[in-house]
Amino acid sequence: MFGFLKRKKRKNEAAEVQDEASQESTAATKAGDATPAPAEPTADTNLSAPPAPEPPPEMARPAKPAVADEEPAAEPEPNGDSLRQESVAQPAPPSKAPAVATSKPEQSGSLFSRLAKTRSGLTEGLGDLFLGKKQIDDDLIEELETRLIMADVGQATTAALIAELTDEVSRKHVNDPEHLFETLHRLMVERLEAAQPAEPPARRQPGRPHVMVVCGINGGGKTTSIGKLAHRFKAEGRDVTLAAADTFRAAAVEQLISWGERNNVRVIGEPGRGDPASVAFDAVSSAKARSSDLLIVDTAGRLHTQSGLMDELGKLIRVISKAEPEAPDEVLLVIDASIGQNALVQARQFNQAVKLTGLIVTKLDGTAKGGIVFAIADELGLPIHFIGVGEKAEDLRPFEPRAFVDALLDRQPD
Ligand SMILES: Nc1nc2c(ncn2[C@@H]2O[C@H](COP(=O)(O)OP(=O)(O)O)[C@@H](O)[C@H]2O)c(=O)[nH]1
Ligand SMILES: [Mg+2]
Repeated sequence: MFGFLKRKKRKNEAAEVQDEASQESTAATKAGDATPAPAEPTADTNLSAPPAPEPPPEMARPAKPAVADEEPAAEPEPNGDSLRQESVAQPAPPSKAPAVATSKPEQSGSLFSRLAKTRSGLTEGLGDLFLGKKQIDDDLIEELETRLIMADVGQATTAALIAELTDEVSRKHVNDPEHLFETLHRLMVERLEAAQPAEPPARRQPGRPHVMVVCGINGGGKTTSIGKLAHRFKAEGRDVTLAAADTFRAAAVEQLISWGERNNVRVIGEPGRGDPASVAFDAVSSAKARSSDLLIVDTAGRLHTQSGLMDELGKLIRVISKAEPEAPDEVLLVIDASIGQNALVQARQFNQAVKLTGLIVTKLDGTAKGGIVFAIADELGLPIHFIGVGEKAEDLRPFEPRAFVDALLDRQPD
């Protein structure tokens, strides 16, 4: 059941009960009953017990267990090797978390609250639109279309979704809103799943580190996402090395070192080093020498229009291949969801310059343009591996199409 339809249903039921109550009280008064009649109902008051007062949108879903997001990172027992650091000044104090790390299941309730901005654009007030309607009509479909476009799903993807939706509605004679939204939900999940791999990548390479290069424009969330990834992989008990190859800004190197310190992960590179490709080369050699499971390379922010900088990214990738012929295993583009349709342009250009393997879409918590994820999946055909839904270490999640669409359409998971 979709929350916004449920709330509307409850409201209607409340109105009916209220109506009955007022009829009964009128009848009682007419019959000369001495018991005082209930207070005169006002339009907004729910008098009777069964229908709960309409909750505010954020309360509509049952509260999730308190443990959800705040679970501390589980640090594996430090061993001699994993504690050896290059640029990490101070290892983090030992964690009280259990030594054996487990990856926790994602809490859809939490995702639900993080995607509130986009969801409210898509669903707020939609329930009202269904009030009194027995049939799905053109107005409803048009309203849905407008909302998808406003959420930055994009013209082409919206048109395709609406065409499929209306086709289903007429073929299967769908005429109730619940069924309409079930169909939209299914179509949205299918579109997102089409670009995803059947299984999430294992990110394990026999006998060598799995190498990930992270690129994108300035401020998109590269360094933060790398810090969050380090936190996640470390919590899975894996040995992680980071490479600070954004050598343009000392602050960027310091930012990565600080993430490394917080997560007890070593960082190769230090402020003042000039050549990103040489940092990346050293980092691959070091990660191999220490038998790291994973190496994640941060890179300087660059605009897709800066051809010199795009060439430099290509060079960095070639140099990594010199240090390890099979690497890099992944080239991930970080895109900020709040830039909406521009994300598509950026992604296309980056993909031409360096062959991207997938995307990280950040800042979905702070924007009403979360619909961009559909345009990305539809028009680029690149998998979205992770989404950023906040600034904290736990706020990067593997992208799961069904959970994402559930949260956007205010639907209780199956
Ligand atoms: N709200 C929110 N902020 C984010 C997210 N990811 C990154 N940021 C913030 O975006 C800003 C730029 O991030 P940064 O990692 O430095 O970007 P970079 O230049 O691409 O490395 C920082 O203030 C981050 O805290 C996210 O998913 N949600
Ligand atoms: Mg950065």
